[in-house]
Amino acid sequence: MGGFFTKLFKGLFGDENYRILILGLDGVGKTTILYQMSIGEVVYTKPTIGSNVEEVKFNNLKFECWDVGGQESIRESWSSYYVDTNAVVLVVDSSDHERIDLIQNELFSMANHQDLKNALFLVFANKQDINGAMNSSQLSKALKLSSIKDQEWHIQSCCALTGEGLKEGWTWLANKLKKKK
Ligand code: G3D
Repeated sequence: MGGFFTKLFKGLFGDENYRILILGLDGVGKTTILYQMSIGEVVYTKPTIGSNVEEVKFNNLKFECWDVGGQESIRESWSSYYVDTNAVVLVVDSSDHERIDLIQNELFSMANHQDLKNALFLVFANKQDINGAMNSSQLSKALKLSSIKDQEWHIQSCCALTGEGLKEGWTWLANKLKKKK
């Protein structure tokens, strides 16, 4: 799978420099998605932010990954990461009905942030293999995605454990990023 994504990413993203944030509540599958891609080494963490930020570089791509939710006190330090961000990849555990409002609030505070007005938003509706998981249209409704008017967004159902759906999501993102450059 690693080799597959390496080739895919080279083909999709070309030589442009992009900065992509991978965000979501804890335990939703962010790390699994990063490792599933096997696109590079996790080079360092920045404990100053309060929660760990994993940074992964792959050629021209820079991914930063951290947990959001429930930590009001460190929200301000996240926003320093928003500047020059091309895309936000929000990972959601589609089987977690209880925390959907929490992530919906996080999503809207990001979408309303001035520094993310030009960013693309990709939502991975992860853990589709779990019984009772919301499908992408149910999740889209729960997250009120259609209220996001300033940015382009896309929701992709996936299972990070098997990799199913990841290629489709990344392909959407790469194509949109190329058009914006
Ligand atoms: P995080 O980085 O967002 O905190 P992780 O989340 O990537 O560490 O994943 C948290 C747990 O969810 C892991 O299980 C991981 O294997 C599991 N997981 C990730 N994606 C999927 C998925 O698509 N389906 C299912 N069923 N599980 C998934 P453990 O047991 O290691 O805590």
